[in-house]
Amino acid sequence: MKPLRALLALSITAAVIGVVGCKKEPSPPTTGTAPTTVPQGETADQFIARVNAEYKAMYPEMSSAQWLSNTYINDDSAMIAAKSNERWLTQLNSWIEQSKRFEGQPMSPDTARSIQLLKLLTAMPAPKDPAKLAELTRIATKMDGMYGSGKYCTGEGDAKNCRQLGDLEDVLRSSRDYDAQLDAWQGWHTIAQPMRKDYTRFVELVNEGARDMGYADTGEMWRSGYDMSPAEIAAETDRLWGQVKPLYEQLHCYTRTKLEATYGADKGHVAGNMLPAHLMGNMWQQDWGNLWDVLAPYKNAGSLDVNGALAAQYQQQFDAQMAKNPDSREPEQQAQLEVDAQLATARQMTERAQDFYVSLGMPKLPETYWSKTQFVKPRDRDVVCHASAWDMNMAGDVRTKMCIKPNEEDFTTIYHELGHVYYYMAYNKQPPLFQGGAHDGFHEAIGDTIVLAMTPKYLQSIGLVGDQQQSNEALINAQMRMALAKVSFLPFGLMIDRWRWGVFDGSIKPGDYNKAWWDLKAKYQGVAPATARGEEFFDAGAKYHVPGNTPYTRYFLSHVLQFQFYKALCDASGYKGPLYECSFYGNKEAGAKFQAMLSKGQSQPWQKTLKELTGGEKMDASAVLEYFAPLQTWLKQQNEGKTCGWQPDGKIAAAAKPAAGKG
Ligand code: X8Z
Ligand code: ZN
Repeated sequence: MKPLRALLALSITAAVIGVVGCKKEPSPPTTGTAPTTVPQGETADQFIARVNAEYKAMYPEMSSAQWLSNTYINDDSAMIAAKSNERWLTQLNSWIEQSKRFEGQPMSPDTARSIQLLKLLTAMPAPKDPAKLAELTRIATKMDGMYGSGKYCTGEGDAKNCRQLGDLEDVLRSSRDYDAQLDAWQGWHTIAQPMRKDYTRFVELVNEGARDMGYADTGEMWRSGYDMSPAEIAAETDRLWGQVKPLYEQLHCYTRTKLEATYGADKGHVAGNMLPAHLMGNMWQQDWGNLWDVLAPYKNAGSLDVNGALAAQYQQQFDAQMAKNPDSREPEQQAQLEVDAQLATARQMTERAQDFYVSLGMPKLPETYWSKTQFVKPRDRDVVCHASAWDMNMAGDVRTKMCIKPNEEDFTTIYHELGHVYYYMAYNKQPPLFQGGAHDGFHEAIGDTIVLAMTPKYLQSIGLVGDQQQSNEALINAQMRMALAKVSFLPFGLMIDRWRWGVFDGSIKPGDYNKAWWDLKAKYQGVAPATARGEEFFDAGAKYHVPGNTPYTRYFLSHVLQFQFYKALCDASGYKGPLYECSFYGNKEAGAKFQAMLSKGQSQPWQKTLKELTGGEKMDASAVLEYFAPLQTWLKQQNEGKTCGWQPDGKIAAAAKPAAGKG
């Protein structure tokens, strides 16, 4: 499973190996030994040229196996995916071993960088021992499948009702019934309970792989992909969090007040003034945008109800399907018409997203994108619905895989995924080992930079919202809409890998997995479960990236970087007004600057790439604060006199402090 270039590059599960186009390469063996014949007297530069060629040659078969196991979950596709991943990781270990010959030898700077990158090509470092390597790929594929096919079933016999993640997310998105939300939230978390044993073993195996490569543990390896030391990037994340934390605390305080008004003082928070996990409109409390009905600052200051507009578009499609098939009244036929309407709407939404990129001067997506992409959840089988973007062959076969529903969250996720796709297409001309994000946070930030440019004006221009007022109230509404997606995410973006770093370095023991998870949720997010979550649960496993083994710090970094990119592109477009009103839609200068960055891939240290775009070479959250300045002022006023903050140990009285005047 797992993305080939998972660690430094993408988002996905696309891996590789298998076909070996290059002549001297025999077919890779199915297990164990290193497949490559090493040419005598090869220089370091020749070695990297060979690895690049072999990598590119084996990539498509591996991607196909991964694509298949993600879009047709069954035992057969799982076996094929595990086997092909086994061959890939064996090959990768062999290259890494071979590269050791060149330590201390003369080589070009590009070769030196490529050898560094080689060690970071997977997020799943595999032990050298072939039996353990095979065990690792089996566990990884199994956990991916458990997540993708996870179901929460209630009732018996004819009354049996099974719901998957999408159904349970619908409840959190739309229901405001306390118990229904609690049931949906708890129900989804049951799917992760059986993963705990597998995950524990997974950790042992990847740590052995990381140590085989010379890292202390897998977390240290993950932190080695940032053109700075592992300790330095960890410190950078602390620094950036320190910049934005006061803003998050204000949003938290306002949100708690509103939840208390909605659900009552006793149910609107949990002990310690923390937000109840099941009431945040999102399974992981990482994006509070679905709470718009509860949190909208001004009800009558111009509607930003994108959900309503997309639902109406879907309804139109459905009515059109019904008109074409007036006799389709059976439940089976109705269900098919629903999927057809979903698909038509999903394609329209994707065309919209493509249009933004094209307006910047970027190319249209290739025809194969449209024919091979998975847009909606198929009716006949389990698939991994978690959105991802795929580069199948480093040569233009790009796809996305989503289960698109007509709502705002999925609409912006399409823009996000196309960011990955446009990055792939732009750096496909680079040697394979340089095909990746400048760092992985860059990869995650491309599409989100476009999302920041989806201002109310832009939404109006594409018919998703009505006429927009020019007023302070409308501005605060627009800022709140963005903050619920972006600011609420920040501590979540940090805590996931704080947990995994601890799991990998052994400071969090298997017997404390769940306690540590909730301690970190409390510390960073100020979120807590409404009912006890003991060690019989494995709540981390209910978040895709944990069983899917996708590093998560990338998203935290992205949520800072995207504001820096946005500001730089606004500047490039010649825009002069306040940052939050800028949209560079249609601006070719901004587009050219963006494209220049994308086409560099990871061929140079990210600091240089950042400097070329923004003029600075440090990640910095001041653009986040500049963007949200009006909202922060407004929130402080709203929170005045309130007791803000929370107590991670659950004692309400302990650290209460008034909000007024706080940073
Ligand atoms: O996983 C994703 C993308 C694919 S790279 C849909 N995201 C994170 C998540 O959903 O947890 C985007 C934002 C954070
Ligand atoms: Zn992504």
